[in-house]
Amino acid sequence: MTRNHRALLLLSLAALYTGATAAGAAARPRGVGPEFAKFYKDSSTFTCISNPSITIAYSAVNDDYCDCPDGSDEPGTSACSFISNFSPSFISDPGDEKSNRTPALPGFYCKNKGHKPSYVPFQRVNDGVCDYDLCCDGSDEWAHPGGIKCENKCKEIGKEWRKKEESKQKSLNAAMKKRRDLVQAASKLKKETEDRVKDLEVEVKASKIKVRELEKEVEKVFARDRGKIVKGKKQGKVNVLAGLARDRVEELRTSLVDVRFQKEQLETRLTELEGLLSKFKDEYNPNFNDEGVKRAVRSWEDYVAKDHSDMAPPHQDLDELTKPDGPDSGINWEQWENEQDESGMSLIYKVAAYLPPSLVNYMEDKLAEFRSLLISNGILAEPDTDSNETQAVREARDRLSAAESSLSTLESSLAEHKEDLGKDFGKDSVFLALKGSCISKDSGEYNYELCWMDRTTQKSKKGRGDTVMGNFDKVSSVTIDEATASGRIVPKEKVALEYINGQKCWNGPSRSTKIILECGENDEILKVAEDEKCVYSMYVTTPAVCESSNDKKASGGRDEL
Ligand code: MAN
Repeated sequence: MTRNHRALLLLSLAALYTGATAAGAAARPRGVGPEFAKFYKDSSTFTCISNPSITIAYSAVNDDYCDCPDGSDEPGTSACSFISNFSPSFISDPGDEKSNRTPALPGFYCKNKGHKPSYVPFQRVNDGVCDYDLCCDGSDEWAHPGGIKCENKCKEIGKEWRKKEESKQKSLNAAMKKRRDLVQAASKLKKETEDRVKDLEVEVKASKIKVRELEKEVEKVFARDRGKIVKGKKQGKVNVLAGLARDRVEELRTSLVDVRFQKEQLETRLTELEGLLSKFKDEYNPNFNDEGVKRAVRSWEDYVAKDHSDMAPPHQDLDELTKPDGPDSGINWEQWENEQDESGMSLIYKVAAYLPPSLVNYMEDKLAEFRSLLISNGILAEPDTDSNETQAVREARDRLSAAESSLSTLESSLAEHKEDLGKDFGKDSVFLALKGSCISKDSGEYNYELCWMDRTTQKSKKGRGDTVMGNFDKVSSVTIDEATASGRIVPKEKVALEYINGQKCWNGPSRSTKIILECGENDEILKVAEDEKCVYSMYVTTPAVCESSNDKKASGGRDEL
């Protein structure tokens, strides 16, 4: 068809279908959305929207021939559909010369009365298919190619859509309520953590003071008592002698135990032999004139007749003798070794009997200080501190180490709480409220578990143990291409959670998981994918990332639920 023929045909159709009018202020031409009406006001000429240097006759608008480089002269036909794919993101700034080969219009405008207006891609205008998903009034097929008639279905489609929208809105409202609760819980937790940090800081301070005091106490008690133990068990000739005697007695006791054992064994054998010989004497036949046998029997009778009283067991009780020394038996060496001389500290106790206790304590301390001074200056020998620590020093040390361990517990708890406060828990710290709770999904060979802000786990159903797929690292975002209702693919930014440093993959990296979040009424894992070896994606819904319509407008987002 030539340009003239097509123009003629379309002009006649235009008269029937209220296309462009010829006189006065032009009505909005077919396919023009209200936001673009201003470009089509002049009823004699038309200026291409993105190319203001090009002006054409108004009659060339919607004449099924593409005059403008931005396609703005054909808002109601598919004549300019070759310019580019339909996408509202391609709408250029009207009047911008540089964008002259991008379409100026988002598509063919369907009024869709009874439903909501929408743009249909120019390629689909008069293509012989009713595009009810975008153009429920059927106006995209206004030329009825091949005799097609797309009846207006906006009433029913609109009704159905509103029903769905209503339930979506309900769900979104419920999700938003949950999110508000989460945000409230998170802020409470944050406040509690802040309060706890303040308390812990005070507790740590106090605990440090206590530790310092106890360190001083240990030093003091040690200094006081090292004077007392100068005369400890390893000092002096008597104690050395006592030590030697103790070793010697121990040696003799061990030999005695051995000898006693051997003796008991020999006694057993002797009894056995005597039994054999006695049986032999009773059972031998004296009628056999065997001189050897008769001699043996006589010797046995002599042996029996002999007095064996000198073989009687020793008078002392060997059991008693072989018992180890200690406070209840034998010699109490400890007592001997720790015995103080009649000098030094012991003297003061004798004097002390005549003095009031406060003075005794004072004198004791002074004497200990004096001893300590002598030791520090090398006048007295340093006591053996390893084994000679007094009970008081040991107790002071125990108190110190208990205080030190309590300080270290407090310090690590403080560090943990501070780390939590410094972490990013997403917008409004909402994920703080989810921390610690887990959700899971049965998928193929495994059950997958997501523990919020903690870890992701792959749990074998065949009893092969659990595999950590990552530990929470940070909140981030990810851009995912998504198809809209009309089939358009649009990039969409989503909140994501990064879990890293999971179990090492055989011949591969440490496992990691990206949690891609979508607004939903409930926390639910929709899908788990292993994008490459040991690199996983989890698609999860949660109210935590829901945004109200106002939020969405502010962030340029679109409906999710
Ligand atoms: C296990 C699972 C899989 C992973 C392989 C890698 O079988 O963790 O997801 O791909 O180990 O060896």
